[in-house]
Amino acid sequence: MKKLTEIFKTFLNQRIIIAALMLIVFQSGSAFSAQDTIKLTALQDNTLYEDAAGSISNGQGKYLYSGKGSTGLIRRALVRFMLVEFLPPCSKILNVSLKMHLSGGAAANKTIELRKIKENWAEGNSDAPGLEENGTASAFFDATWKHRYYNTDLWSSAGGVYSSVSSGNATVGGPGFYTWNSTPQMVSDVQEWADNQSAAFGWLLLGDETASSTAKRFHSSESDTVTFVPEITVIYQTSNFGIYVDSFIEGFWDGTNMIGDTIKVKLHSSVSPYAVLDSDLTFCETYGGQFCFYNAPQGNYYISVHHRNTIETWSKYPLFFVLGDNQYYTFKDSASKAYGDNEVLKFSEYCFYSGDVNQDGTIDASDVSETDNDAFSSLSGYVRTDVTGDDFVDAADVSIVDNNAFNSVSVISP
Ligand SMILES: [Ca+2]
Ligand SMILES: [Ca+2]
Ligand SMILES: [Ca+2]
Repeated sequence: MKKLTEIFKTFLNQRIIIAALMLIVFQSGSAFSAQDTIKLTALQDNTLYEDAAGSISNGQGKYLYSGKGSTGLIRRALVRFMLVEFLPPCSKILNVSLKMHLSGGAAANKTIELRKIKENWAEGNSDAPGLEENGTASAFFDATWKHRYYNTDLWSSAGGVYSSVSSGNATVGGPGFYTWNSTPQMVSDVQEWADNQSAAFGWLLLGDETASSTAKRFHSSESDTVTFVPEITVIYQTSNFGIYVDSFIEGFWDGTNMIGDTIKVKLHSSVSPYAVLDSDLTFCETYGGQFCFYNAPQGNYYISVHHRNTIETWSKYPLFFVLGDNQYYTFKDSASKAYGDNEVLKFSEYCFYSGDVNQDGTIDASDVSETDNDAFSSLSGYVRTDVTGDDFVDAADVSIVDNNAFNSVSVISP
């Protein structure tokens, strides 16, 4: 699998260079907290040709098919885009449209739906002859009806794994350009891909699969005509500034990994009463997480970090945020990174104290009591008394809360 990953990275890198060359960026307004528009051509595309053995594909073909061919077999087009390389961190997606060029196929109007693909896939070196309606022999790494990567990795179910929800649709008739106009689901899909390229599997184009000879033939990213390749136009808002916060939650940190959970960071005025001027929440794991601010102006701010059952922890000093900047702050390397040195050393790393399960700013008998009760009833799931993050409440959770209650741990803030 590692080998495949490396190969895939090489594929991606080659395509990134091509995509970068074809990239057109329109700048509008100032560079920060402004709307920008970017156009990106497809990183990869392929067609799933219905075939139980997965022996057919068309990774390098000039065309993509959606619908049913004249043989009565289904074709599904796959198309994916690279977002992270081209969008700044903290981009908020506002509007997305997809443009494709129809080469031919059945002429009658058909609705072609976009469905978010839920598993990874690729294109290999297969390249079908002629109009490519029936594909050609699958090559190494190709997506097929059966495979995500021919011939080692399978889809969880044949025919590709994709959302049951339509992200958007377009009515497609005869040859020419077609646009899938922005929908909230398309915006949500692209935001997810921008935030996490490892989940950016793209869209499947679902055509009319009820009757033969309904298939539409679109141009692929391998089209000889550059303007015919699949292209998305993304309008996005950039943040004023951001911060990458690296921190550990005592109970969630096992010395090797930290169980992931949602963390909120608030920006506070640097002067009393330290009003909150902005906030953001992000899913953080072992290596921290990115927080983005769209509202607060450039300035000096304390940051406070919040999690469902840890003690709210503040930065030692106010941090200076410059427009357009994305800074880094770690709480891990020294207790002094936290206001009042309010951190605990665990497995050689400084961590936020766990155990404020009722989030009242103090770890005390009320937290112990609540955790003890939940441990007694063996409560499970995403509950606030689970201070170890294993979705279960037991003696291990009680022990941490009890220990920090004994030491009267509470919030220390300016
Ligand atoms: Ca392709
Ligand atoms: Ca408490
Ligand atoms: Ca637990």
